[in-house]
Amino acid sequence: MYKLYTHNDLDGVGGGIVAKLAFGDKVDVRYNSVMGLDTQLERLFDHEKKLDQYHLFITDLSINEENTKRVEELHRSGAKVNFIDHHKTALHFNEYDWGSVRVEYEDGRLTSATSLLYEHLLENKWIQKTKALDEFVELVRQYDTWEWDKNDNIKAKHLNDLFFMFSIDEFEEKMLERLTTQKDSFEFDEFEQKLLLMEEDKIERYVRRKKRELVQTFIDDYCAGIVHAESYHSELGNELGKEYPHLDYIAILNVGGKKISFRTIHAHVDVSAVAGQFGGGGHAKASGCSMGKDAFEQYVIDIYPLDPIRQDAFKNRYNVKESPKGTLYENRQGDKFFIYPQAENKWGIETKAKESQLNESFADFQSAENYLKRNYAAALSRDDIYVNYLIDYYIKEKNK
Ligand SMILES: [Mn+2]
Repeated sequence: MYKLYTHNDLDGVGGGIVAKLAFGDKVDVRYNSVMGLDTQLERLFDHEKKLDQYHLFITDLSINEENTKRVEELHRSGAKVNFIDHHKTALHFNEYDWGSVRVEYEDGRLTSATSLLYEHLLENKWIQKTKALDEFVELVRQYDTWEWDKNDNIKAKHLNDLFFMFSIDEFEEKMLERLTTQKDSFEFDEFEQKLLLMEEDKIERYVRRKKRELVQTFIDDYCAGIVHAESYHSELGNELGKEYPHLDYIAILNVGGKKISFRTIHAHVDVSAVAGQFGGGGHAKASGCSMGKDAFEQYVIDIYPLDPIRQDAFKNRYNVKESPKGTLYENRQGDKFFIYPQAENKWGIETKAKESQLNESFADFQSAENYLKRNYAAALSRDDIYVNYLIDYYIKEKNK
């Protein structure tokens, strides 16, 4: 008999699915939250008298010191135990005979709990390799490691979308059925494809609405975009980050759940450090923390009076970015800013807001725009305002 304790996200459940394909009814799988696993394991150690007759697997989550001791004891008593994980923070479990933690494959691809467990099952010849199963495991791995984003592998994202549309039991049942009957490739059925299309529409509308609620402010040295949202944090972080590249990171607040998610698309920002200030953590590009009093003050109270970011005019034909004639921006105070090329690889900003030129010049247009948006919250003006601005400018030139 086997027992598997794992995470309740796609990577954890992917592990449960391969374990059930391998062991069928002989495996008891328990899905846990990050915070819940230790309690569940304590309960198991307290109540399961014949634990040494089981082969115990723990994957995708770390365990506390107390449980580490009990697992070690269990192992010494001769029971079979495997701790299989891919998180950097769990590497110290490699000191134990039963620990095997690996973050990367030799070719540089990141590992996931599902892929490591699948390979372990293959090595022991407990599971039958099929093309469909290989593909399923790879989709889970790419989603969990965010390689799907880099590889534009939308199928991996869709698998996770589906995972959230069904209960864990339903998802597991569907996948098990599919992976035992279809061996050549892993595909979504017609119903799922329809659901995914509807979901995509829904996410698009949600993100569009949230774009209009985003505020920006400087917190420490970073220019942060802040938005309240209960769902679709990954999509929001990604879309808002790309839409507003002048923001260092996006903070997504869930006041009801007392949580903040941080996302960045920039290499120069490590949001795990931002979350770390509030006792949270995660990865450089995606992290989170609970919202305590300090975080609530900084991210909710202090910014409450702010207006949302002004959006760029989007139907322009003349006032467009990187125009050789110059591009006009304005902010809520009515200040106007004109970005124009001064020389090759040299962009300047003219403004009356400071009664003079801004002294700085920029190596590319984007840097000039970032500067304006970060410091003056300016957005692209509409064409009619641009045309009037240019007319005024030429009249003044003529009268000089
Ligand atoms: Mn994982």
